[in-house]
Amino acid sequence: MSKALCFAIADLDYLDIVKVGLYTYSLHNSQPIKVFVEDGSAEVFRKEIPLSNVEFINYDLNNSKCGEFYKDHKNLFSDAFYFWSKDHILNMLSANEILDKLIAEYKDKYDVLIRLDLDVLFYDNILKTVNEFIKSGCTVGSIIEAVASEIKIGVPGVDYMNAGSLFFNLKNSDLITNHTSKMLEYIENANRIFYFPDQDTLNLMYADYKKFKLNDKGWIVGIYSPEDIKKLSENTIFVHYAGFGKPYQIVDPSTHPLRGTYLDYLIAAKLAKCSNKFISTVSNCIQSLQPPTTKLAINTMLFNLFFKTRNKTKCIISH
Ligand SMILES: [Mn+2]
Repeated sequence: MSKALCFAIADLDYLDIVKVGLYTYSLHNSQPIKVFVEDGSAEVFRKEIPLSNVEFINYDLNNSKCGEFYKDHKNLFSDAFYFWSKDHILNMLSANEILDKLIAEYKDKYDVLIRLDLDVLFYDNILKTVNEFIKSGCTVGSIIEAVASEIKIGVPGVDYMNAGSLFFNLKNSDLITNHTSKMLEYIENANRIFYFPDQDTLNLMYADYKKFKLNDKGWIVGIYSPEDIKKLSENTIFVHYAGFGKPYQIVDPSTHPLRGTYLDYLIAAKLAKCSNKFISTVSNCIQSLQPPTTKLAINTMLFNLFFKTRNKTKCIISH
């Protein structure tokens, strides 16, 4: 059996979302997940989400290589990322920094490293996909989004790997181990805008690689619009509510077209196999989801406006 290590990034603004992602992860997965907390609130997370296979680690962004770069290169970001808060840009950059540290530390101990967004619902154990990934011989695995070219995000001519779910084969010799320095070099010299600096540069780094497509058999489903819910199948391991239109993250969540599906998760057959105590914990945590803070709501509005004027499409995307 392959050994996989998962990691994710969080801060307190997203506590409710993270809670749902991690509770449903633990419901179906016993392997460890490391969650890097970027605003120093790991202790709060530990108290709010007491799960035995989840480890919360404070990660000091400002004193990192990306923090230094960001301090010295603010001019590269100010106009390009007007819809992101400044904190969010730094958070995005740090994702590759954490990735490099984990590769260095765990490449002998694990076979696969998995980066996960936590705006997800887990339906099954992720190891099912991991074994297929290893068999494929690919170095990286991701959801490859066709929707990205429709709405003109990502780097033209390069497969769009959504950073919300990325698999890295730690045993493949062509695995990149210095994502951070490559990313910073691209950003500094590109003379173009990277809307998602971590994943856009990652897509360039792995442009020539053969990729394992996680959405090929419906293993991992990216939800960009209500129609995408039809892609859920028996094979589905988790769904990723990509973009700002999350069932739990709009001003009035009850109006979201996927709200019902989201709550129906509670009575899904797979959930019924679990203990009542666990079901009620997940249930309470989903039922108590709060609308977003004003800050998030404003970011969402700006973001929607940006893509509407840019592409005349209703599709909104982010990771
Ligand atoms: Mn996401």
